[in-house]
Amino acid sequence: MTTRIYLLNGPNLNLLGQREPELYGRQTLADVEAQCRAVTDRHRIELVARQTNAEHEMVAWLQQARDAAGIVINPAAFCYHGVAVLDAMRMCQCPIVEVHISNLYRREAWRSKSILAAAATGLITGLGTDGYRLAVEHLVSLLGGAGGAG
Ligand code: CA2
Repeated sequence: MTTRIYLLNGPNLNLLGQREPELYGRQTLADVEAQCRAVTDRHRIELVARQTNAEHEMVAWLQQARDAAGIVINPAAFCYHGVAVLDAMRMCQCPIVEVHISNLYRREAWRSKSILAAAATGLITGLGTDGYRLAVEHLVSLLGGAGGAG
């Protein structure tokens, strides 16, 4: 069975690196995916990387990822109102790391109220795009380096 980690990004993150670099940095989503893939390749783990602006698509991918080895998700604005995303995360058997590039607690107060965080195993916020790689490294470490189920 293939060991698989999902890297899921929500609305507008396709523009990463092209807007608001003071908040989100200069790396593109392709750069982020390459950094995460470097980790998973080293451990012969498959990385499925996706971005969507549509909530129903995110829900479908979370359903697919239910039995994976782990999920790294930056839900972006879905974390404020995405109840269908919340329900899909709750159905997942695997560890889920919610990542935010910026520090939600240093921004407008409403941004720190992710409705999804309670369904995640853990949360990384404010470490820039490094947060994605660190999240993947954590999921790999849970697998004992390589192999394992999912
Ligand atoms: O810090 C994060 O990663 C966020 O999830 C990004 C979301 C924002 O709504 C959250 O509060 C925090 C916004 C993503 C918008 O995507 C952009 C990408 C590039 C440039 C500008 C926006």
